Amino acid sequence: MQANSSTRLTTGGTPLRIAMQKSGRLSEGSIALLREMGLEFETYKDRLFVSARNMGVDILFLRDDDIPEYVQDGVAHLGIVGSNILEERRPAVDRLLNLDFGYCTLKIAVPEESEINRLDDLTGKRIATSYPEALRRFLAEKKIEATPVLLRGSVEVTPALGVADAICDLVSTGSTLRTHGLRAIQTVFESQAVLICQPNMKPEKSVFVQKLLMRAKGVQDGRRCKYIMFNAPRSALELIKQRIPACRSPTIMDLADQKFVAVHTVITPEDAFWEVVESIRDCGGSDILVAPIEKFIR
Ligand code: PRT
Ligand code: ZN
Repeated sequence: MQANSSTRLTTGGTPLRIAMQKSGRLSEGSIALLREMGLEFETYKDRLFVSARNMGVDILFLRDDDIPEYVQDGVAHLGIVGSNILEERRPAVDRLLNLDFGYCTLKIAVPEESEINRLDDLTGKRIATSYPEALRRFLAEKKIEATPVLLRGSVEVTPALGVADAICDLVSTGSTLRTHGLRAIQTVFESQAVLICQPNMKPEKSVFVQKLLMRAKGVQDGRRCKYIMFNAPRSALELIKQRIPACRSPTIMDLADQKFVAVHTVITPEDAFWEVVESIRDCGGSDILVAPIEKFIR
């Protein structure tokens, strides 16, 4: 297929390289984001990289653990990785944007029957984790003397095996904790996928990255915001503008019935969608239509 020249982005030199997880929890969200940013590419089971058809970008498919170093060392210019890995490893990369997917929380958990209930109760205890540095920093900050026990996986079984008194692991639905008879007692940090970039990039690459960043934000704002249209009595317009922040400066259109107007506006996440809808109805608005926004470039 012929690439659309209006979407062609290039540095005029070597391709810009973007690293993402090959196969795992961040893969689907990363591919969806890159495609919505206008990159046209295929994915193949065994390919470690593909070139976008319509712009000067190569996509590298890697294990998530390797992505920060690839970006730090300049092998990739951009990367998509969980902020949990950044918290643990503190690589020399710049964080560009939180991506609103891959949400999870690093939590300390103990067996249901444990006498450990509060942070202080962890003093002198062993905590199994794949995040020893993040845990050490957290314990030092809270002035708790406990011992992290490093494990690469399956930390949830360690209390039952007598290897540790508690665990510190990522939680999303909480079902792994429940299955292993564990209860969370403390959050260490919240994590989500983030877009990172290599610091001190060459200017021509940096310009390209800024353009891609604008696209990523446009996709994200489009997903977060809603386009809303409704009819309202002309006499209620001032009240609507005053009471509904999202309607402070709406587009107003005349209707055939001069007593009514059509109001069009964008609701952002800060506006709390359902509360805005309720307020519109309270002010006399009706026939409320809500439409998704594909991209929203501010
Ligand atoms: O092969 P590769 O090294 O690339 O993949 P991986 O197996 O190391 O990573 P993967 O795909 O499991 O996770 C990739 C990223 O997804 C992580 O670095 C996090 O940023 C994010 N993420 C989001 C999660 C979870 N949710 C998550 N629930 N990573 C891991 N888990 C694990 C957790 O460790 C625990 O074992 O899922 C289990 C708990 O899940 P719940 O739903 O039972 O609470
Ligand atoms: Zn991994």
